Amino acid sequence: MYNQSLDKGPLKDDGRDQDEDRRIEFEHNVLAGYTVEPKDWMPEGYRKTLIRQMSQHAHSEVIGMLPEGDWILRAPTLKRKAILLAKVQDEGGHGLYLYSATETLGVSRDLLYEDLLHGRAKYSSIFNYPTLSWADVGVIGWLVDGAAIMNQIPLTQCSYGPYARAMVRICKEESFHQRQGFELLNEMMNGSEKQKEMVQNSVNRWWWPTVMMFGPEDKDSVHSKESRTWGIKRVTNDELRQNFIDVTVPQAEILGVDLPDPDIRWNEERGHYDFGEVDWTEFWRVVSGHGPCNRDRIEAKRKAWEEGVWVREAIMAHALNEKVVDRHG
Ligand code: BYC
Repeated sequence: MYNQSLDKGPLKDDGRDQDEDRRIEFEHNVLAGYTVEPKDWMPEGYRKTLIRQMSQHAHSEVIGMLPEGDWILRAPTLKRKAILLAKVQDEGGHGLYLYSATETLGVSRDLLYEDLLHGRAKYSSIFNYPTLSWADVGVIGWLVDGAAIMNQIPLTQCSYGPYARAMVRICKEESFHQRQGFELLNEMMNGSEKQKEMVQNSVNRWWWPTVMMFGPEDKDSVHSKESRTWGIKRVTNDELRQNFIDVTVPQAEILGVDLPDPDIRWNEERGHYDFGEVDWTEFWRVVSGHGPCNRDRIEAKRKAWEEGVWVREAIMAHALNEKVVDRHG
């Protein structure tokens, strides 16, 4: 919904506390469920938080193409290759929606990309782990896309319109990705002993990094409080993590795989599954650039950026030419 009151001019003639009054009105409106659009007034902190989170999200989508992309040439059948190609292409598309949505906040995509290539912007920790077997492709679909959906569904209710709308479309595609991952693993779990072992080994490696995807515990989350006041985050990191574990444990039982956490058990009183301690030291090590693949991921993107110069130049030249033809008939 377009909220006109967010778009109006200074609130006071004498110029006193204009921004403070606007901020209070802004927060009140956001709390009441109004959607903020690009031309509306917004506090500078809101704009910065959105640029940070949305660009990190976009970077995660395009860096996330790499681990699965490694298996396109090695997919076991033509059908699996076609599915994987389409999935990786979808992730690239998600990156494009999100870069475009971020640009509505007055920042250029080139600048955002430079921040990524120079280590000034983060992307999801999960994509710094290697894909060592074909089962990893299924586990990424099942667990990683599953975690992404859990996080992204509340973002469809985010107060910023362009981000919320991008999320609606992305969630539909992610939900298909999650199902194809589950289906791939289900087929392997009904296959040979070697295939079952491959799946279990993959689940053992990806489980904890997936649990970490939701970010630090609420007590250590620096942005949650403001993001919730501004209606960017609707659900906390810990709540999302718990919801993910609650829906995933029964799925693991159906597949017949063990989750590598001996502390997982149903807690009747809480109505949730209990689970073990997350290794936060590992999480921060990976987030700070020292995971198994951080260097390779950025290197691959830098190479693609440099080798793509001619494509970007050709597109610009073509676009300019079209404009000249348009103007002169
Ligand atoms: N990895 O205050 P907090 C996909 C950082 S891709 C790295 O709780 P916030 C897919 C955080 O940025 C979809 N860094 O932060 C693609 C902050 O550092 P800065 C990926 C993390 O923002 C291909 C600091 O820790 N999804 O689906 O309130 C194939 C403190 O955290 C991580 C998204 O990007 C992490 N995991 O909450 C398959 C979702 N967690 O910025 C699938 C969008 C935290 O101050 N993002 N940090 O330097 C979000 O929802 C939120 O940003 C988070 C973190 C829940 C992740």
